Amino acid sequence: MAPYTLTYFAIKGRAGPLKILLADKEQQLKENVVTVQDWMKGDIRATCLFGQLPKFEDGDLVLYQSNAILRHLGRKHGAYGKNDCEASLIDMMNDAAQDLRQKYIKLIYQEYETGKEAFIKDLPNEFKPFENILAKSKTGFLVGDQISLADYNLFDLLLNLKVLSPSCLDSFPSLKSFVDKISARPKVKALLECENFKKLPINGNGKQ
Ligand code: 0HH
Repeated sequence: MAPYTLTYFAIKGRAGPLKILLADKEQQLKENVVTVQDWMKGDIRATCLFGQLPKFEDGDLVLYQSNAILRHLGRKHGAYGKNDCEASLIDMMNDAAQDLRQKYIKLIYQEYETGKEAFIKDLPNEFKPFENILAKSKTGFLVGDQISLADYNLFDLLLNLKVLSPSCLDSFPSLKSFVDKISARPKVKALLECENFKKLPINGNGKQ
């Protein structure tokens, strides 16, 4: 039996980072895909603690909130730093990546037509802190010498942003090599090349 079960829509969306982490850590995942039609009936929503997906089950433990799930998996699979200080730095990096993800999600779902150009124009300002952090990193990871949940989160987001604006990383050599390095990890590469993953839309409204 697969140890983990993810219930989510047929999109990459908020599940992208945790799927990449699980693939990289060679963990099996059972997926329950919820269609919009089923969701609209309301029964599934009524069972969700905060009325939203993703839902994640690890045995008897039921988790909602994508970043709580990511942290849970980081803790269990050695992607949450080597000590408390590293874990706190990883939290900080993950929150920063999450801030940018929220802006991306707002663009996609609320202001794609009116805001896309300005969003892309502002991306260098968003990228600069991450570029500086990675330029100083000896290992190419955001924190410490091993990959962390924050790396998976930022990596997934950068893949999405490259779809939105293919040249967005051109002036950011450290971010570009970060993406190249994580993309080349054998299990991550296999996931990114797997048809089932590739065919998933990034977002639920057809915009990307
Ligand atoms: N803070 C929560 C987390 O990080 C936010 C969860 C959330 O926004 O987990 N969930 C959304 C789905 S992700 C949700 O449950 C955004 C994609 C929306 C598109 C859904 C349609 C997909 C069609 C293939 N939204 C449903 C709702 O709120 O009723």
